[in-house]
Amino acid sequence: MAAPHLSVSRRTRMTPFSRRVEAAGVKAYTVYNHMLLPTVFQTVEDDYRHLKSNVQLWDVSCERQVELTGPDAGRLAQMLTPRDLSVMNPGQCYYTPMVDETGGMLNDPVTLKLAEDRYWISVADSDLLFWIKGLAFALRLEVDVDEPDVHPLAIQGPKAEDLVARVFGERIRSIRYFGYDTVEFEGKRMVLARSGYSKQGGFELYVEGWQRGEPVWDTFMREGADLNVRAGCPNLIERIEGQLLSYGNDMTRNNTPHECGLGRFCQTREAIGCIGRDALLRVAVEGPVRQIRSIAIDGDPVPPCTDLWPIFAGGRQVGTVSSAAYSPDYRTNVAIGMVRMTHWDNGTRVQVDTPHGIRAATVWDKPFTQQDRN
Ligand code: THG
Repeated sequence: MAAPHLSVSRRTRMTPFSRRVEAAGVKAYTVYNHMLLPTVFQTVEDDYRHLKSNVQLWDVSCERQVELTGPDAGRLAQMLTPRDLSVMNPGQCYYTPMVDETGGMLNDPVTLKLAEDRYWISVADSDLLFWIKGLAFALRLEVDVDEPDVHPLAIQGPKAEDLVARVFGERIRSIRYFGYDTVEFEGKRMVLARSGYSKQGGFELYVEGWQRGEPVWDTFMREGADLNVRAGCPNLIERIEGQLLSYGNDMTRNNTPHECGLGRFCQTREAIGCIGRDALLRVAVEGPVRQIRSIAIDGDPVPPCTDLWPIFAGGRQVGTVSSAAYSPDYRTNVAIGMVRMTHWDNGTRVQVDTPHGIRAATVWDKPFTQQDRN
């Protein structure tokens, strides 16, 4: 039976790159922040191999920006996250867990500080704009909150730095991980950050102005022709290997940042004004009782994880798997799950109840990419 198609309409917003993405032969989309996000070009496995050895252009326009502008922008930003923003400077990007008053995850964006009174929050798939606008209005803050005409284009893969240097000059090689600089394209200054949703290295260009999308895309494609540049997209296998989390899949409002393994991005004591501060200070005392882990699931390739798969040990449920894919490089199914502390130690053997039956599995205490095995 043929797979169902996605009906597109105004609600499933197109992007400035959509025509190029379709011309490149996109095979599947998901919807992310009410916008089209490509998920497959050739096959997930072909895309994966190409990403790990070449360079790809990703239309990640769906990483929408929430712009905060005004004297209270910094204060509002700190209300959203337990990460200490008092030490953040313009030129920096921070991965920022964002929480509600219970310490529950609302989003896990990348926050860019553009100026003392100006921030971009590059959001994952939840309507964070409404939460932020509600706060700004209810607290009568002096800040404008809106979605600007900005559309991230990611350049990812081992040859990404060479390609970006061809387009914007050698200077870009000195941009540090999670730092940004500005570059000029046809007279327009744009933010270029060393970041992106892969572990293969690369950059994200925050394309400003819808009409510049296609010229930017065409420039990278032309300059990268001999580097074997291709249209690509965040790759399910690669992101699971690297334990890059997906909001709505691997965590929800029912999880604290500590459960998500994002404790290293929380300085809750210093984050004065954070809405979830009291709740997180309380849970930080005890520590989480379940946490995100990488999990290797034995046997043949498993189907995509569209629902939580229970993890069992000794006849009791000890966790859930939220993302899974077969990894050609690790020659096993790689997965991300939430595991109770009784079974979260490295090497713990468990069973996963997959749609293809019960499978033996092993809990890893680090991303696959940080293991020394292959
Ligand atoms: N880039 C930008 N915006 C984004 C994403 C992005 N918005 C949506 C989504 N991705 C947000 N989620 C993440 C998840 C992981 C990372 C970035 C955004 C990430 N994590 C690194 C890791 O886990 O290894 C750690 C980052 C760090 O050390 O600071 O990169 O990708 N613009």
